[in-house]
Parts: sequence; structure tokens; C-alpha cells
Amino acid sequence: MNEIESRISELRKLLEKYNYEYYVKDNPSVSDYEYDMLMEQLRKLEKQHPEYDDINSPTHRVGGQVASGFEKVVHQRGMLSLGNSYNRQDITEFLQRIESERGRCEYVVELKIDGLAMSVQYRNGRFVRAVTRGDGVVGEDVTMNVRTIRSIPMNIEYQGELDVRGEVYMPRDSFRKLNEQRASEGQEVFANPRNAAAGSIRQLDSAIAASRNLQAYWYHLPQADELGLETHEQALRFIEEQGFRVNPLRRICHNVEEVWQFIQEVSTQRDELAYDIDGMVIKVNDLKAQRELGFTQKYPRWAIAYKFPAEEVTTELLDIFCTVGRTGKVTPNAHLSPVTLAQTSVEYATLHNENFIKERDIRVGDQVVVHKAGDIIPEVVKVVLEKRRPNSLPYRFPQVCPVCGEALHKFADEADWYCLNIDCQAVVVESISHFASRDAMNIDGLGEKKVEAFHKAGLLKTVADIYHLHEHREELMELDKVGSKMCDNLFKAIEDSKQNNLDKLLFGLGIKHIGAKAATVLASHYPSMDQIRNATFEQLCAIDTFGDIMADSVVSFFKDEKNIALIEVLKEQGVNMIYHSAQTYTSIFTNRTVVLTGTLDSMGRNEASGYLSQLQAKVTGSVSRATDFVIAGHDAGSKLTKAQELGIEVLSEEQLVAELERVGLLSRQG
Ligand code: 1X8
Repeated sequence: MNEIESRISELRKLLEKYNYEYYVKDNPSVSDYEYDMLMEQLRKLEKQHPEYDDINSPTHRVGGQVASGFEKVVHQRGMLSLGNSYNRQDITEFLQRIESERGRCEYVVELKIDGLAMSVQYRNGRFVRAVTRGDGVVGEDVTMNVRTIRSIPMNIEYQGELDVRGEVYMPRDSFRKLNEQRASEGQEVFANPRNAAAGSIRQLDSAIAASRNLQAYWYHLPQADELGLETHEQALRFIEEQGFRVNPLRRICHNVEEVWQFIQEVSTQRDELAYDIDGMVIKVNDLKAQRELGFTQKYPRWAIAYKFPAEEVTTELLDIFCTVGRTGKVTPNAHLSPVTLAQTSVEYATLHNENFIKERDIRVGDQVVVHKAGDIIPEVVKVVLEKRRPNSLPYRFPQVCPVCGEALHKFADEADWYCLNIDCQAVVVESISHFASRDAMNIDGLGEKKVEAFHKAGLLKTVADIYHLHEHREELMELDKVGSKMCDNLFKAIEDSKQNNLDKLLFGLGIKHIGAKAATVLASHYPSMDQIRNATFEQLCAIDTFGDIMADSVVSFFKDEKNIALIEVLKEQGVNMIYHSAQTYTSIFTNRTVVLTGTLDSMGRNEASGYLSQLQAKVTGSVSRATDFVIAGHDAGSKLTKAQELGIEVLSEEQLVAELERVGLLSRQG
């Protein structure tokens, strides 16, 4: 190493040390000025000597690379979610179940950070990759953005392959400052720190991610066993010794009293924390016990999340108004005096249906308690009766449609009222918008506002009119804000939609109880519109994820003359009515070379090959450098060894099944 090279190396080590002191230990030993001067020196030297550049140098923490997208990555070990518990009783039962199998146990109780789960990977002591959780099986490579998080070490002592899991989050303070800045620049503010963190990690320009002051806590080492560690607490210490931030706020507990005590203590401190938490996590400390407890279909059996009760606030109910959806269902909504709930302003909340209002005797003018169900949809929980005004009157549900005025209808055994007027503007606009929406026919440029405007102008009376819109170019352009270019784009999107696969069309038709997933399942069993139309109730029930209600709904839909007429018109206009299975499925295996080895439990080799071929994978018999994935069942032999030697990605049978389920080729059992 020459003098320059060693000075560069020395500066990098020093700057990383100062980074660690500042961002991990919160205990800097030098001034910001000193730090900046050293950084400037390093930047200069690297510029003069680009041959010594290193992507993991502290100078790269400011980002600068711009990506066009994020590559999908299959997790070598799935990133699971946790089962939930909501009260002391749930936790008692969790502990009892474990102790009935294992006897007395130690538990580590930690804080559940409200951020984004992340896997960071190291090789030869260097940071090589960061992958989001995604759906737990496939995540996205966000390495360039994660590199900008100053507290994450770029170099660690451990030289083997290491995968460390944790949560990336935005501290509340940074969130507040970011939103203030955005508001002052007239940009939309983020609803909460989690969304802000997610938005930052998904930035294509890493310099923006770098400016967002993200932080992270690390809490899981999937390889702890292989490293000879015996407890989770030891794994946390190991992670900490490698230079990662580990939350010091955790406790080893021995019984439900101790667990509950710690949860209560944290609950009372929750508002003072520098970051959002949405609960606690309780884990069996002993790793051997963890291994033996194993997993259910979805969750580890050795850990559980405890969710804090949803935050509640009281506010005035200003009004109740009803909206009509595409099925004609009439939903009552609360207009509230605006309040802040879980850090967002809430002005509207759902009241579900007439019974919901009756059971709680909710009246306009009442003080009502509002919470966020699952922290997403605001809901009215109850009325504060003591504060009711003496002159208030019970709410009377409308007898007629608030949009078209036709009498409402209620089906037997249903709580909801429906507007059955097929010409009702709300029903028509909602169903056309649904048809054009992303998960259905995906017609860009035909959102709800446009549909409403075109409907009002008499150009869109039914879904079929979409395919005649091009005949009304002049009229469209006379409407507000529809330019020539916009017309061209819209017509192209409409034309392109004719080639969509059958499941998109099925979902778009809005058959009751048939969501996007069910539509795909239906089309894969009956791959043409005619076959679906002719399928009997019994045949539909035989589809393993279909119940009576879904089967009945499909049969009724195709009994209706109007629906048949619509389908015939769409067919004439050239809309695809056939299901092309290989086309729809894009998966991690598409256009990749795959080798199967060992014995699979849930399917034969031929079956697995068949699925892979449907995904346009090339299935070959021997492992070479050209192989992208090896799928290893049990008793896999030399092919697996060869794959490992060549560093080829090895997937388990579970990962194969999970991916087939994800794309809809297999449906989840039991
Ligand atoms: C999710 C989280 C876990 C922890 C903290 N925050 C989370 N969001 C922890 O273990 N301390 S564990 C977890 C999961 O397994 N899905």
C-alpha cells in the first residue's frame, strides 16, 4: 500500500469511527467541524485518485446514484411476520402454549418499531446489499439508499456471510422537520413517519434518501444458530458488537407478570420516545427452544407481537351523509369536526351501515369517540352519552338513494341498503371507474373524475361505451381540460386494454364477491368467458378457494341478460375473452434458467417443471454458471453442492411454493 492509499484508508476508518460514535452511540468524540474537514480531505484524495474509489467509502453516504427502479430479490430465508396479541389474556395463552411444550422459559421483550423491515447483507466484512421485506418472499434491492443511512456500518469485523434484520424508520423529530419543509415548499406532507421512511427508501435518487435522516434498529440474526450463539439476547449483543444499533430498551422476563409490567412501563413512556412504535415483541430467548418450537404456516411459534390499543379521540359529529358504491351499496359516513388521530387529521369516518348506527344510537351533534381500525380507516366507536344535547333526534336512514332518488332495497340477511337503479349515476360512474382501474382493465387516464365528466356529457352510459369514446374526439376536447395529446393517450390506453388477460376483465366486471384474486383463480380453472358462463354452481364450488356465496354470485351474474349483452358487445369490440396463463404470470423465474434437485414433498418434479415452464423459465438438468436458481428439495446431492460452489441462488421448496402462490398458480391450502 502506498502512502496515498494508506492515508485514504486511514481517513475512511476514522470517519466511520466518528460516524459510529455519532449515529450509533449518540456520543461524538469530535466536533462537526473536525469531521467535515476530514471528510473534505478524503473527498479530495478520492477525486485525485479515482483508482482507490470504494462504493462503501464514507463519501458515498451522501448518495448521488440515480436508479430507474428496484430489482426484485428472493430472500434466502423468508422474512416472516408475527402473530398478533391484543391483551394480557392473549399473552398469557401464548406463554402457556410454549410452557406446556417446553416448561419454564425466558423471554426477551422488545419494542416494535413502526418502520420498514429490512435485511442488510455482508460478505468479507463489507456491506453488499439491503433488501426490503416486500411480501416476505420477494423484496426489493434498495442498497444504494440504505448505504446513506449513517448508522449502518459499511464494514464489520465478522468476515463470513451475514444477514442482519431490523427496522428502518424516521425519527419523529426528522419527520416533523421534513413535513415543515415540505409544507413551506407547497409539497404534500407525509401522513406519518412510517410513510415518510417508506417514501425515502423508495427514492430513485439516493441523494434524496440521504437527506432524509433515516435511522434503524436491528433485532434479528437468522444465522444465530450457525454462529454458535445460544440465546436471542446473545444474538443481539453479537449484532451490537458488529457495530449495529440495537435498541437498549428491552427486558428479559420470566412470566406473564413481568412481561405485562414491562409493556405497561413502555406504554406510559411511548409519547416520549424519539420514534414511533406500534407495539411490543415477545420472543423465546433460548435459540434451541426457538428451533424446536418452529413455525406455523405463517408465523414463528416462538414469538408474538403485542399491539397497543388503537388511539382514540373525541370530537363532534357534524353530519351523517350517505355515499353509493358501484354495487349500489349505500354507506353512511360521519362528517366530523377535524381532529388529529395517529398523527393525521381526520374529518370523515365510516359508519358502515344502518345497524351500526342504530346499535350505538349515533346522532348528528353528538360527541363521538373515533379510532383508526388497523391504524388506517377511521371509525366511530361510540357516543359520549353524557354530552348529548337534549334536543337531539335519532338518525333516520334514507329511504331513497341520495344520488338518484330511487327507493332503496334491502336483501334478506344483509345489513346494507342498496340502490338497484342500474342507471343511477353513482352506480354507473363507480362501476365504470372500477372497470378502468389499475387492478382491473388498467386504463390510464380514465380515473373517477374523468368518468364522471364523460358520464355527465352523455358519452359514457355503460362500460361498453368506453370502446366508443374515440368516435367522440371533438366532444371530448370541448370538455374542460381534455387536450389533444391526452385524447391520443387515452384512446391508446383503451385500445391496449382489449388485449388484457381474462382475469382483469372478470374483476373489472365487478361480479359481487369476486375480487382480483378470485378472478384469477376463476380464469385459471375456466380459461375462457364461455367456459365460465357455462360452469355450474357445483363445478364452481369445487374450486378449492371458492365457497357457496362466490359460486352463487358467479352463476347469478351470468343469468342476468344485461350482463350477457354487455359481454357480447365487448366481445364484438375485440376485448379479449381468453385466459392466457403463461402471459399473465411474471415471476422471479420468468426468463431464468432453473434446476430442480432433490425430492419435493408437495408436488412431483414434473408438476414443478410444468409450473416453471408456465412462468417461461428454462428448466434444465444440470447446474452451470448459466443457472439462475437451484430449487433444492430434501436429499439434494451433488447439484446442490455445485450450486453452492458457484454461488448460485438456492431456493427451498417452501420458497418455490410461496412464489407459485404469489403469482396465483397455486392456491394456499388449509
Ligand atoms: C417486526 C419488528 C420486530 C421488532 C421490532 N420492530 C418490528 N417492527 C423486534 O423484534 N424488536 S420483529 C418483527 C417481525 O418479526 N415481523
